[in-house]
Amino acid sequence: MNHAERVLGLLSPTNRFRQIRWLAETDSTNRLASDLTREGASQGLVVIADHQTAGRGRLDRRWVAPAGSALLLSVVVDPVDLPVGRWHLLTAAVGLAARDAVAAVGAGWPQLKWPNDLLVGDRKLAGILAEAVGDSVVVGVGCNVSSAPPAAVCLEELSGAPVDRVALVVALLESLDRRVGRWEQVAADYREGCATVGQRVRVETGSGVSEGDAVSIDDDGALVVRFSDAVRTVHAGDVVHLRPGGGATSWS
Ligand code: BT5
Repeated sequence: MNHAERVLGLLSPTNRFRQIRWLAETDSTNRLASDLTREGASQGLVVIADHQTAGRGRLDRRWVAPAGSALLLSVVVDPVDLPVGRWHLLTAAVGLAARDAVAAVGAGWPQLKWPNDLLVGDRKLAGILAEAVGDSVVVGVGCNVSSAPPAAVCLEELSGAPVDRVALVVALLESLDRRVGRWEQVAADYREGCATVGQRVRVETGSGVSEGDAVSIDDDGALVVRFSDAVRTVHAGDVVHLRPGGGATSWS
């Protein structure tokens, strides 16, 4: 039985994410899922690869993982009931689902860092990339399973045992299926679980860099920050958690 057949055998029959395409190699699962969406695929498609030759991060950054060492997955979601201004909740839902999956394979509970990271301490375990394709959104997640770059972390280091990527995929898709459409709950769960809330942060957006105190996540999944002059809502950007002494505690 191949990986895709194993996933389908374990996944609930009513799960909406059952079109599993598990490839040995592609350039980027987000790129492939986006192209398939443009050609007519819709919610339910899941593209997984053992290896990516041009994995994407945000803002032209790269996601790098040796072949077979990571979960590299993209899922197509149709946020029919969600206005564009709230699409960050898709990243939040996949982050929560990835965190559930990490716990399900015995690697504990990583922290969610706004907007798109799973961290353990200050080490990055996983990153999420959401890209709009017409009325659909392709949400990709890369999670280190058996190796990680320097300063990052992988599941097998956390669990102390081999991790089955099929089990990880099944747990992620089951959790995501329960969360899609329950957007108020996604916002509440993300607000509660997000380690950025309560932190002194440096925020880098298209309009500049400033420091403030992250006070909450709003109902759209945006970060609410108290800066010296005003409380503002940050919809997109990079965030660094700062220690009182000024040392950065995370990276992206
Ligand atoms: C992200 O971007 O963290 C989103 C990563 C999404 C990757 C998945 S894999 C499946 C799907 N298909 C794709 O092509 N992409 C998605 P960002 O916040 O911009 O962080 C990127 C930064 O993370 C890089 O600049 C590196 O510093 C770091 N990085 C790269 N590879 C890493 C790894 N394996 N583990 C930890 N950090 C990594």
